[in-house]
Amino acid sequence: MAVTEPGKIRNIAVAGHRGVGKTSLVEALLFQAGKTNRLGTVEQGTSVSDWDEHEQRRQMSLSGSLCHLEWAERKINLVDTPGDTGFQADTYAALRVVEGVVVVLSGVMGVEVNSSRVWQRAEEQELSRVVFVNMLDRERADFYRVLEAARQQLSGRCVAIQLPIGAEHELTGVVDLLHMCAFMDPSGGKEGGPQPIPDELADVVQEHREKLLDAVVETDEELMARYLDGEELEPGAVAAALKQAVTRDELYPVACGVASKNLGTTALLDLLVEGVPSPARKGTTIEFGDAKQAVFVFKTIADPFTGRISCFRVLAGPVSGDTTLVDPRTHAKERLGQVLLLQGKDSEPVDKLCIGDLGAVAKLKDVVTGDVLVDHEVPVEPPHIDFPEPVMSFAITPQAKGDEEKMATGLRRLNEEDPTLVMRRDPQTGEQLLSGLSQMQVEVAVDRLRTRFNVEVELHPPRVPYKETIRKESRARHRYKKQTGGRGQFGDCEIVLEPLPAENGELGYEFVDKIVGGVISQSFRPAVDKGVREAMEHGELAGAPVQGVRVLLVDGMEHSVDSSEMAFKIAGSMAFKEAYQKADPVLLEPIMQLEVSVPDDAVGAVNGDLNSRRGRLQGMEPAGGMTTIKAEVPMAEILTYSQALTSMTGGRGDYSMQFLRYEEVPTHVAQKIIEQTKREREEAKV
Ligand SMILES: Nc1nc2c(ncn2[C@@H]2O[C@H](COP(=O)(O)OP(=O)(O)OP(=O)(O)O)[C@@H](O)[C@H]2O)c(=O)[nH]1
Ligand SMILES: [Mg+2]
Repeated sequence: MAVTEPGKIRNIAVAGHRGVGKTSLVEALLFQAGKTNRLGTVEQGTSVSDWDEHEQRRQMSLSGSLCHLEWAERKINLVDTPGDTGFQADTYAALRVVEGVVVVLSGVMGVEVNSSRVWQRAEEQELSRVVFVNMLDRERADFYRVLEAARQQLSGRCVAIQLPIGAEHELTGVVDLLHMCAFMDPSGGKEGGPQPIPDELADVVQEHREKLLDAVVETDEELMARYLDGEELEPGAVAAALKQAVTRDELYPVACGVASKNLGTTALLDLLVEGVPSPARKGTTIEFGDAKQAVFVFKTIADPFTGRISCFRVLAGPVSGDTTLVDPRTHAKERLGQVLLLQGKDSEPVDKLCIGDLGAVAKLKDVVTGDVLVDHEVPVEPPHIDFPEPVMSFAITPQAKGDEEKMATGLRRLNEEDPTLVMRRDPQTGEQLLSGLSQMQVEVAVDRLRTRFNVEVELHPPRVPYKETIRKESRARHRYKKQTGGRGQFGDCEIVLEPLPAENGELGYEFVDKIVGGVISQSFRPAVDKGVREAMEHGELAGAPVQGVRVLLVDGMEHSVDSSEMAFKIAGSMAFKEAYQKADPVLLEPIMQLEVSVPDDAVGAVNGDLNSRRGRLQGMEPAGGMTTIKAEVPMAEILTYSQALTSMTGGRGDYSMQFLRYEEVPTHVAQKIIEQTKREREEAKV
């Protein structure tokens, strides 16, 4: 459908915790709206939105997928987002281009971590929200329990707009409380038309219909007056007031169904059309100045065959294929080329897209996710998408020598698709590091390097960036002397080491020239400094860089013929090594600030485990069945935390961390690291 008015569009992200049935729901909505001829499934890898081979193999969404359908003369754009914590970049980006979010909850598990997180994001961006309680056919599913959980944990303004008929494997349909009708379980076929509500449900339907009306009229004075007068309110008037309330974030309707059987899709589609605002009503907060045409790129697909595909939202338009826009970030002109509508992996060309619509173009030159393109240079501030910071790193090496460049190119392309997947070189260890939000995200990147970019790589746990420092003052003198034929070498210096206190948490280095009477000429003194610095690059304890040291050059001697810069450098380096051993050197390790979010019943196990990882508990905050634990933990102990947390919490735990400061490694631990280094050095010598 070619839409020409933003009022006829609904942009909706489908979001929520991992595996609650978002992709299945999008599949069912497309099927019910007649966009597909059969209901695909995630298990068989036949869904429209999980089209990538890695998604199909792992049976989970790994990136956002753009789909569209028509319902009641409206175009609904759906963005199916991944629920796994490792793949939240696309989820957060999608939330920047929609007016509404369908937050999907499992009828069994209720409100899970990532659903709360998405809810919070949506709240920050004032997005309208509809809750869909899915999987009501499963054992131990309970709509009313989940409704209550949503009211407790998401918002007290959640109100049921649909009810299930029956429960678990005896679930037979859903009731639409707005239109007062029922839809029966189509068992994977097309959902039939509205049916009368079964008599036996009269009481519970009455109760929840009243709750719904109470909630809606409370937001609309005129309706309230009519309601109090005892007037029967027609669905149209209630729907209009509901939409206003949803638009203003005053109400969150709770729908329900079974995505895998296509139950509940008619009522949900009606609700999305009637209850969720269009771009004309709610609009975007993204800046585009006085541009007549503007688009915001919210997603990039790095396809090795068709090239780069950029998905965008039209901010000002219409926008058609022959348009040339400019990217204020690079000042480069970008010709759009054919404008496309995406349906999962398929695309269809369209003439133009109106304001508020979502589409894509291929082969833009230098555009990255997050850019705004405009018809003339206007100073726009691209919207900041607050992507989560990477929490874990792996050292990554190509299996075949010589594949370094191929690996780097592939990783750069993957980073275009997913900005939370970051490649960098560890300045301390020299290792190439790949960082991300979860181990799975990094593993998927490795799979993609193989299948898309033809390069096999290996992951290794990264080395901990230890440091070394000294605890007390010491002094040493070294004379470097060689006089065997020809020109000799002579350098002699005496230095004093002092601990240098950290400044703003940073350990530094200072070299102080205390030479009096010119016992070493001015020109040789910097060579001593150089020698010391070189020696400090690899401390004697564990080969880690030495920091937090002040070096005073106090005395020395030179030879009128044999002295050279080289000789003083060596003397400085040797003097440092001697003094260092006497200065009570210690090993330092990075301490991380960790935040773990776990179900209440796992708190004991997780705390015990953190304890065994030398963690220090800072605090606990329980909230609605989940507890957030804050702790300081040495990085070395937490390199492979994700597997442990998954097994302790049955996959329901989640964590994030950031660097805090360096601290001395406890003696018994340091001893092991020092011995290990010694062994490695000896092996390297052999
Ligand atoms: N019994 C039952 N199973 C469902 C229902 N909806 C989805 N499933 C199944 O649940 C599993 C996960 O469904 P998905 O649609 O992939 O869930 P998702 O939320 O998209 O998952 P991620 O994208 O990985 O977060 C699949 O095996 C589905 O077939 C439902 O309503 N009832
Ligand atoms: Mg999915």
